[in-house]
Amino acid sequence: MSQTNIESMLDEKRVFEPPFARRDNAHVRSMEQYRELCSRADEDPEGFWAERAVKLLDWFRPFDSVLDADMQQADIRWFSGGRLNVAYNCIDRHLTRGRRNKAAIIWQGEPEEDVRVYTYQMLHDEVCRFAAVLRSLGVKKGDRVSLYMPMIPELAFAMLACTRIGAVHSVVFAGFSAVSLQNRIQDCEAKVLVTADAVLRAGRRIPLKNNVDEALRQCPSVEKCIVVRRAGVDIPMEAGRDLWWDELAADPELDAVCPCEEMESEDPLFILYTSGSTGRPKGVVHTTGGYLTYAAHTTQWVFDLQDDDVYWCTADAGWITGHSYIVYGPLALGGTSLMFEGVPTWPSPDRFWHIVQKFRVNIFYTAPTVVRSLMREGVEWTQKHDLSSLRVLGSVGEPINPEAWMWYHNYIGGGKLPIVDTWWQTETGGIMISALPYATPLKPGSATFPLPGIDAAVVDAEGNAVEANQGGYLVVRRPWPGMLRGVYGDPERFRQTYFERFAGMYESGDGARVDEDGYIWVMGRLDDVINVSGHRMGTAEVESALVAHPAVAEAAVVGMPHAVKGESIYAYVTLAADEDESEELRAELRTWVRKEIGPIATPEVIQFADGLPKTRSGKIMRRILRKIASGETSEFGDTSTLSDPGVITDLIDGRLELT
Ligand code: 6R9
Repeated sequence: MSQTNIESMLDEKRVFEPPFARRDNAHVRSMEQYRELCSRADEDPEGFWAERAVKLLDWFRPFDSVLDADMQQADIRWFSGGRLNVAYNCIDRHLTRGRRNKAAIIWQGEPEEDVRVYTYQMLHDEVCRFAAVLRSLGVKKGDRVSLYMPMIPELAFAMLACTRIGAVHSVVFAGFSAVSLQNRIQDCEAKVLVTADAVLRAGRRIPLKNNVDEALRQCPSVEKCIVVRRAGVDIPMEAGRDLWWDELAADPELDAVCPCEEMESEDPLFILYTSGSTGRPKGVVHTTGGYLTYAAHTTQWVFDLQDDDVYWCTADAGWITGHSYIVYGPLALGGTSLMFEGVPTWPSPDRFWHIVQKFRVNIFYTAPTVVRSLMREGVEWTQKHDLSSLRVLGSVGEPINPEAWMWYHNYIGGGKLPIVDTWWQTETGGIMISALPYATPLKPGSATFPLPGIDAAVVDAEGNAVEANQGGYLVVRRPWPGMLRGVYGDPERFRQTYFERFAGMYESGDGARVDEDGYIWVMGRLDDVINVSGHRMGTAEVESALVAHPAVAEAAVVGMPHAVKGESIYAYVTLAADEDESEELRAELRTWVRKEIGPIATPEVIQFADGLPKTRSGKIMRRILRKIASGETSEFGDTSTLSDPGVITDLIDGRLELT
């Protein structure tokens, strides 16, 4: 095997210059312009954000002040006194500005022939109708509506309909279990739940409504449940509670003229649940004016979205990425957003590339886990399609290891396209650290620099900025419009989780380092950092080294208690399709990592595993891997978010075989 393509994050020194073609039309055209924008935002943050808010959005009433914030008290308000409506900004205003007949949403269903295109006019009519339905069921401003739906256009309609009447939506990813759904509905006391009969996935019909029936047994707040007919399966409908979407929307009595509610800038827009390191999921609250400003702003600059682009974010709308970068950001800008119902590998591993060619996608935004899984299928699938329409590639969700970066760049980007590796969180509302495609020289594996106006820094335990290449806590020292405004129903948890450790700063919970050129390298959650004999080791770095080995398809690394070293490294490794497990290979991988990073990173244990425990959004649940590594065989806590709970038993069996 070749030793020349060893790629890990620590010795990654390559730099890729941004493309020159099209640069003159880009929103941000050069590093020089980026620096100017940063200086402007640093000198006068309020002026900078006020200008963006006014330029990007239409306000019914102008705001009186830009920012009132006390981070220490966890009290943050943007654009106070301003009034606006999100649906108005994402739909209505485009109707009179030459975009009435432009495609707002192109929807590709899982079956190839299921395509629907909604112009802004059509989107307007659908959203007004459903907003009127909600209103007729008694939903008012401030009421919560839970959405538990597949990736169908009705999900976007329902989100926008809520914003139109000032209701607060809480999308629950359709892959979650009945129990998770129940917890989330109970926490926010939703009045209405919107769902579908079933989900189409990899050629199968996966029932959804029966999870709803189970969840609703103990959700007294829910008065009505609206069901979309998606898969055409027979489901029980509870009289008085369950209603069909199509029947409600077709009701001739329905008054479908539905004016937009004038919302205060700080009125809640949505709640989205996300897991912390401990305890129950947190209901992250985003509000109206700041969130929408930030979603639109980042979509415009980071993806360089232009009016004639077809833009595709492959996330599920059940995650923050789908909220900000399928629905709100692109539509606020009057863009064309592609929404896909299916999975990357069905009916074959070229489904994504087929769709890119079919709709001539220009901007493509996906996750490293997707890139790695498609990489594993072989490059020939990418070569069957014309990908020349693409001009910007994006990555989100976890650090992208340089191997996957290079594959993405070379085979999807034709060796030319910029990759924007975007660091952000549910809590940040939008992208915080990222390259700008026509400005930033790229280093594979680094999210590069904070966006203008974002004061991200890496600090030590006292909150002081660390020196180059020293690891530390990734924090944000100044408020930004997209930041979360609360944890639903729990102000104390909000303050403690994000603002307590470092006075006046937002704590992200991630670890990072800044290199000698100022590039930020996110190492992963701090609870994922392993301390081996007093040396900090980012799991991402060890994983990146392992994945760089040609025999390895995927790797997850956790700390395991060790009598002498404190912690040692335990690695779970999934091999490439044609590789066989052997003691030789195990030894070779150890040597490999030692060579890549240093003896300190040598895995104590390497367990070969056919699969890793992942959430449905593709994040590896290291909490479970840590328990298995430390010899536990039960008490795995909440595993309801796992996409395949069966992997746990396989991993335990694998460990028993090892020892
Ligand atoms: C948008 C989203 C947030 C956590 C975050 C970090 C990890 C996301 C990343 C990244 C390295 C990137 N993360 N993007 N790490 N590089 N480009 O994923 O939100 O689901 O809340 O996850 O994901 O650890 O703290 P969310």
